[in-house]
Amino acid sequence: MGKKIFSGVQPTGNLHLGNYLGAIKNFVKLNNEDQNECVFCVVDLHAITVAQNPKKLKDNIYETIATFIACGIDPKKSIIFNQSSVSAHSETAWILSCVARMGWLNRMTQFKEKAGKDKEKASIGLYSYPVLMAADILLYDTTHVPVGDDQKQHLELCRDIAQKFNNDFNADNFFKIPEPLIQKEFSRIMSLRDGTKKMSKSELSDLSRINLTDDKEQIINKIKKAKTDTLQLPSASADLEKRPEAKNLMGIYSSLMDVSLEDTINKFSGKNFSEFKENLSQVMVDKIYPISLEIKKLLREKKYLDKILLEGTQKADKIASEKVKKIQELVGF
Ligand code: AQP
Repeated sequence: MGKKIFSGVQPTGNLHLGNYLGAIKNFVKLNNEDQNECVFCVVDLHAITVAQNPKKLKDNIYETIATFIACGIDPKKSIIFNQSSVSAHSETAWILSCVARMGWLNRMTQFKEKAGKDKEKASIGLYSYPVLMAADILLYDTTHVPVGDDQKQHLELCRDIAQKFNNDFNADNFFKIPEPLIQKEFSRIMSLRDGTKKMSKSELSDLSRINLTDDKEQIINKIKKAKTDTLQLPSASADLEKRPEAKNLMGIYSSLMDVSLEDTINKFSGKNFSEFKENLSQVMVDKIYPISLEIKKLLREKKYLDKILLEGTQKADKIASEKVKKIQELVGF
């Protein structure tokens, strides 16, 4: 039986290699399996949990859709839309925020990381965003959610919320309990400047990430400048445990080449970083640069992107508005 897939990406600019290898590459694979029904959402409501420039946000929505398509998602085989254009997401999020418990949200580590020391100044949206994420997923009777490793905890919360709603309203099986689809290997790509921090859009240093819009020279330069250590490349994966930068770069290479970490270790064992980096740059240029070119081409075709958005929105709205009606009935509205 086919899977019902839902996942989202925030239109916050600088979509990077981590978003690609951790999430979007998997979206493409699932989209190519004929029996699956896929919904891919540009989660603009999530984006405004931290301040956004309104003009830039609009551009970033286009860029995210262009990225989906440039990476290989077929808009004919999946629903692509932006979250704010389907009002059921916000309506459901409110109802679910009355089901979710403060204690559950207080445990979310991403809020703690993103709010930092000054929690008092973080938006309420940043705190409650996992509830909106639960609404996104549950509205489509999703069975599987492909995400990077950093979203695992939010998915567990989504499952708790679904189960509590079903119990509270005596509605067995009303919300399907979704499974996370997190890749076993390379599910968290780290910064090129610090192998202990995840590669991230909001990191100030552009050298910390490969953007999916980078050109050849930028890719080569960033790999050249990527932090390493002074040792040679190891002969066993256990030797990578205390070498976060080496582990990350070898993981990136493996993921781009679709081979295991063991294979990469065998290939480069005893070699120095300069030789490895040359190989890594080459494979990165081969795999990422065509995506970058395609994104730029699609961004010149706004009418085409608008058409995809409009069609996707209509399909998503049909599914979500039927589900929200049933939710409201169960609640007693
Ligand atoms: N470094 C990463 N490694 C693997 N997967 C990642 N994802 C993000 N970063 C990595 C996955 O990409 C999908 C979309 O992420 P998002 O756009 O919703 O936002 P995010 O995870 O908050 O991205 P950033 O780059 O980390 O943004 P900032 O800088 O704002 O914190 C998700 O499936 C995510 O797991």
